[in-house]
Amino acid sequence: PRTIRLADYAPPAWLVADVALTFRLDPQATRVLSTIRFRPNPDSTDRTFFLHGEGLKTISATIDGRPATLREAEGGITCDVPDAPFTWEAEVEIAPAENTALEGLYMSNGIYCTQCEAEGFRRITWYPDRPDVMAPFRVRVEGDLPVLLSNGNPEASGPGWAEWDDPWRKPAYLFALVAGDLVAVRDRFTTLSGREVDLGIWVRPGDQGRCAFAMEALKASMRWDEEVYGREYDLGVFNIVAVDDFNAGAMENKGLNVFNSALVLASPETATDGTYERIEAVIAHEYFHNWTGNRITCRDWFQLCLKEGLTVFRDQQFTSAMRSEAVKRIEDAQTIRRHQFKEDQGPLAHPVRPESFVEINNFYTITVYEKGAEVIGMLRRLVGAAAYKRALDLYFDRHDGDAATIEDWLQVFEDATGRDLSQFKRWYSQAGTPRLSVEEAWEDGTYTLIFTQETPPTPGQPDKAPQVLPIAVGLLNPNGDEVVPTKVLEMTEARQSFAFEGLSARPIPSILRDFSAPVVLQREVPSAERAFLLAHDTDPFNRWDAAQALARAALMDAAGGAGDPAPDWIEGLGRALADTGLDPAFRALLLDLPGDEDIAIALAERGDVPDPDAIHSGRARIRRILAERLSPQLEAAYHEGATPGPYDPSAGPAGQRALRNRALWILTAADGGARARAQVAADENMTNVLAGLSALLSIGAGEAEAAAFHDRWKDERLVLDSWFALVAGQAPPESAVETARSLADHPAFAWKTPNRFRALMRGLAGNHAGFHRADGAGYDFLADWIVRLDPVNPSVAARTSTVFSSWKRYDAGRQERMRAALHRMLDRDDVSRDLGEMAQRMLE
Ligand code: B3K
Ligand code: ZN
Repeated sequence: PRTIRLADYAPPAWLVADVALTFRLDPQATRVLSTIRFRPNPDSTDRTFFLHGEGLKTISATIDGRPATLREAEGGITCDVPDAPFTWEAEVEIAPAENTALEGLYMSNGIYCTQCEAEGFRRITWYPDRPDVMAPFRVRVEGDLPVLLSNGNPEASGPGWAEWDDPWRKPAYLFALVAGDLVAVRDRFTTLSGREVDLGIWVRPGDQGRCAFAMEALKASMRWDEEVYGREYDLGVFNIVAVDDFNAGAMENKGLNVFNSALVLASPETATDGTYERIEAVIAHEYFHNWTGNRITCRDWFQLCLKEGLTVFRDQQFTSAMRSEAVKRIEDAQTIRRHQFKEDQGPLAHPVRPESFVEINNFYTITVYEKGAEVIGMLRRLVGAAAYKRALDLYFDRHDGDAATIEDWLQVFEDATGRDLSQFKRWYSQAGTPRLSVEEAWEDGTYTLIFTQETPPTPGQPDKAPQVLPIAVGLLNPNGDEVVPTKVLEMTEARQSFAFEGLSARPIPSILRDFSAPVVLQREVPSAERAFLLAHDTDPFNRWDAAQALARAALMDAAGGAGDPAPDWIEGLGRALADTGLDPAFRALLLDLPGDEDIAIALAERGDVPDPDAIHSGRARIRRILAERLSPQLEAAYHEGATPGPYDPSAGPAGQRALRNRALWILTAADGGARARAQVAADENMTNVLAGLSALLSIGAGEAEAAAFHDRWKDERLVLDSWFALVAGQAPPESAVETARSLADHPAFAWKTPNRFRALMRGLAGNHAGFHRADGAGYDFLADWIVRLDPVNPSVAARTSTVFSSWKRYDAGRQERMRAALHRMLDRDDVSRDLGEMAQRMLE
């Protein structure tokens, strides 16, 4: 397979003036008729005519009405064309019912739907399937089905047909079509300038009762984008469709977002607080793409972070506004540190803007998305909120209708602020997590922080240059008062010092407040100082981080066999827990202990070889110690977190439940499961039931409860996914693989459905000691299933394979077994481009 490089970008030879498509739907033989008006690109000297296409059966093709002679070319066709504008007309046949890859036009439970990003449109018809070719689309859908949807505004319809018109120029990856037996939940939204928009959420009959929350989230997103970014919606309709078979979470197709049903449907009985929060965020994310992604799109797929980083940043701002800013920031920092740092540490590390790829689907990563958002957060911190707003206004003004680049993006910031961002740009090109170490000096009332930054090598990038780091710092007095409020230090050198003068006592520093840069802060801090920050820091992130660092140290020690955690931690935690002036959601986060894999990473970072079983049993011991020593505070938190009355998914009550359930999880280590069992039996809402069940399973109990849960929910697909994930994820490590095997034999294990496949595979892989069983049975289980899925759905197979990216972290025996598993995935004649690229990179 060919490697595509950013450096080889060339503008398209031909542009598209407009597109008209007709679909005659049939599961086995859908006909797609296209009329495309091409014109030469004045910005290109190349006149080669090339159209992408994959698995298309061509019925006819003409140019200006005359039959065209098509020649096969890599990934598509070419043919001779006039040296002037012309009209291409083609008819092709495709088989949506046979499409298991779920890219292009496919079927899910009898519903026709599409997924075209990144390169799925070429499975629908011949087309220049690249994001810098934008055109207005008119679509006619024919089929004997009650609902026929496409992008844009509805034009006309009759029995068995409907016509749609999308006036906004768009790349093919934003094309969508949905048809089938669907019902709509409807609402309306009036935009800032008074435009009436019909909103529809389309679901399978029977699911209408679970759309209200998503609809509210949509309206709140539309309002927020007007108020905060000045962005108004631009069509008369906005439709969302929920489908059960979907490779990703959701897709921002113009005017017709398609969602994984897991991210739309919610009711108190079936969805947890976490699901509600995710639905709110993803609805917002896809809606926000209308401006950051659709109106302004990406020139090429290397620029993916242009739309994804920015849209994640925007959805994070939205969630902060809807919920708690401090809690959201901690959650996002936690995601980056848990998952993005992990990606950076291994063979899959890549820059926020990668420079080459084989299969672009492999680069929809946490680095592109979440680190891409962090980079924007840093930019905003550096230039300030007002300048950020000016830059964004300029971006929308200057690039509306464009397929833009990271250079364009940075240019608007340079123009709006007069800053030189050439060094800052390294955040887009250098992979890896900078390590920031700190020395301190104290003399004559002057306190000096001396920082050193260094980024370890990553694949293809042995040497790194210093990056611009916004380091937010505050200083506390020994009595706990803040003497220097938060100040953002701008570090640009490899080593640089910053002095604070006129202090009466040596201060205690609070460094990297609000997680102001995605770096690893390397600083030896005595546990007493961490406990001090846990008690006094005014910055919620650092306050939480102090508790995390103490917890991490305790868990690392415990994995090494040490007996007792630092009393500072337990006491500090106890005091914070009992402080009812603190947001319950924040206190819940204080109780969120690092997971087994976090500890494995931390040990590896220190140069130790992690032992999954020792980590697991160390964690169980720490959990018991906490349960015993903090039992009064945990009990109190458990009761404080009760939320009687009707279920309310909003941040307040959800935070209370989070506190209750974190406390429950710890208490369960010492009470034999009594509280958890009672909570499952009380059956108040899915959040509390699943938390109870999970606590029970984690102590090796709860088999009967899990079975009853299964029987009750076996017909609810989304709840059954949670059951698969929970049972595999919480199984005792020694029997986790056997549990996973029997789950794979379960009649409901519909492995071709991505949600079900992921539930089981991610469940087992998240069971750290279970997956990393020394005899390699966990590796074999995953590898077997990935190999089986690969020919069916390469994209999901490749994504799942990333659980092997950590292989170098472990002992020789495990390394050997993981490597063998990777080879088994790779060394096959029919390995997909997707999985092939991933396995190859992991083995390099
Ligand atoms: N843009 C889509 C992701 C498409 C995934 C393609 N493999 C969803 C999102 O980020 O909003
Ligand atoms: Zn997105």
